[in-house]
Amino acid sequence: VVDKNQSVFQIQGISTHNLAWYPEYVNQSAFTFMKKNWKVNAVRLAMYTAEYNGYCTGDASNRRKLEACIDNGVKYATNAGLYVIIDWHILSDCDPNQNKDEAIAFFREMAEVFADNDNVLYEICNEPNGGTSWDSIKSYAEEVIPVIRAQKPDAVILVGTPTWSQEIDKAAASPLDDSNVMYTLHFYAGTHKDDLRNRLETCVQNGLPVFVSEFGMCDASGNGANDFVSTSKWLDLLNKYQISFCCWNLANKDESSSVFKASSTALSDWTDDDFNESGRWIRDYFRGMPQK
Ligand code: IDC
Repeated sequence: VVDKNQSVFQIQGISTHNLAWYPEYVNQSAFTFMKKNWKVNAVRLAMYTAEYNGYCTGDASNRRKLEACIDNGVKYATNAGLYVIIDWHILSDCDPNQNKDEAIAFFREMAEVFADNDNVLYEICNEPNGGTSWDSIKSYAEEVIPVIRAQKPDAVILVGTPTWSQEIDKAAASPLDDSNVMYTLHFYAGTHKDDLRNRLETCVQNGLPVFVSEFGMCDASGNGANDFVSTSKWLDLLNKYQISFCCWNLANKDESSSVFKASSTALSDWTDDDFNESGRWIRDYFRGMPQK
């Protein structure tokens, strides 16, 4: 990522859990605290489209709640001086074309509403899976991107890749005709090791713009043991190429990828006791990152 002066800027942020499930963490004091105390510079707003009151499966009032949550989230992030990623979080709806019409309407509205916000990035499909091909993702992206570009010609747009956003090589072989898109690679350090790190390094060395919009320190289920040795190897690699990243997830769900303990009820100004193992580790990691 480069900033408005064309200087490399590494986004280092945290992703919410499903906005329909843990909306309470989207509040001004939380975002301001994360910026000042954890030293993150971005928040990703993960809006599930299918499961758990997803945007495309819940009723109209649920949809309005999600839109209000994004509206507030962007406002809080902007006030706090954070970048913010609006994430169309496909998952069990494996192919983004399943809800393409809704995605087009959603991103048209978002880009209109946030046309004056230079801190907003658009992530148009979290993790295609279930055999969804790059061609299928590419044709979806070719319909969604112009809708955003009509309002925001220079927005940074993140595009998911096949197999839960791991096959960036497929995008590299047939990139989109757009100079301001980035392709996402997601990793869970307990599951994904050298093979995926090597793929990332090869693609980046060949000039592919890559954004790690989601990663976890545990295994790909979002649970299980944390692997901090593998996490460190990953983050060293990302820093070597100044690749932007966001950690999963800002919640107190009883799973290792949530940064807070299930017993934590604080919604900002967290103390050491609120964090579980992964949360404490990544909070300390963010604090040690060179800041811009
Ligand atoms: C997981 C959540 C978990 C939830 C599950 C299904 O951590 O609480 O029950 O989704 O909704 C991803 C996805 C992300 C997953 C995460 C961990 O983008 O939504 O969150 N993961 O499984 N890709 C790889 C791992």
